[in-house]
Amino acid sequence: MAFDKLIELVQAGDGELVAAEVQKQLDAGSPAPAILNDGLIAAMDIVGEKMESEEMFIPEVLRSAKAMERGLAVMKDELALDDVQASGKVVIGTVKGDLHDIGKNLVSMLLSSAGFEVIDAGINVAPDAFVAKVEETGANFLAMSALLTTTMPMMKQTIAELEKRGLRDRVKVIIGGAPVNQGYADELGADGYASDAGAAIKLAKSLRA
Ligand code: B1M
Repeated sequence: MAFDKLIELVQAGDGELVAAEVQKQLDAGSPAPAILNDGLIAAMDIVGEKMESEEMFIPEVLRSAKAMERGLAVMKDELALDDVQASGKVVIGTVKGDLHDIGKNLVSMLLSSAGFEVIDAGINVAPDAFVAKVEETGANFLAMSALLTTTMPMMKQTIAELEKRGLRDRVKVIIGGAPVNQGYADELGADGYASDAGAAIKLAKSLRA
């Protein structure tokens, strides 16, 4: 497989070699989305399995995560979707109790490159902190990421907080993250769900139109 070496290097957590291998793949003509999905994300899926079976532990998983981010940084321009003008302001963050940020950072990067103004609220963002950011910035989108089944309910609490502060009508709420799905978005009354970063950009554009 074309990305076997890249997958090995991400697992080994060597950021410098990951960045070099991504560059090598780009130079050889591999498309950036394939490098992302079949290389970097495929590697993190294996890391996740090894984490679950206790073949890898948190410090090693973190090294892999950092190595993946080095690889992503090399492809930033190639992953840019188009050059539309900014016409949406998005507050994005990972929900309270959740420290996973690679997917959120990827969505954030692609939203920026698609012309959205992005305000990154970071990780472990409490419902009132999300809402304060929306209020303070006048954002018209709120994008939430959750990677843990235990933190998904924070999305519901954040929407409730938006309602309480009278802001729900002027903000489109979009959600994503591995354990989340369309059914959950419907249950929460979110405006949309996206399974990956590319879908998140399409969704935001369709809601903005
Ligand atoms: Co964590 N972790 N982790 N972890 N970790 C998972 C999520 C897990 C599935 C691993 C496993 O057991 N197989 C599991 C969750 C099980 C569950 O709840 N169902 C898990 C666990 C259990 C934990 C801890 C509890 C482990 C422990 O301490 N015992 C702990 C919790 C810490 C906390 O958050 N409170 C923990 C810690 C960590 C690290 C800190 C070590 C590290 C995070 C580092 C970081 O993010 N800076 C980490 C990692 C790296 C993972 C895995 C291996 C990889 C996640 C990742 O970055 N994937 C993960 C296993 C896996 O996902 N295969 C796992 C790549 C990334 C690009 O994909 O984030 O899914 P993803 O984003 C996608 C889509 O989901 C979507 O777009 C992206 C792709 O295009 N998307 C959105 C994401 N957010 C979106 C928002 C949107 C739209 C789309 O808005 C509109």
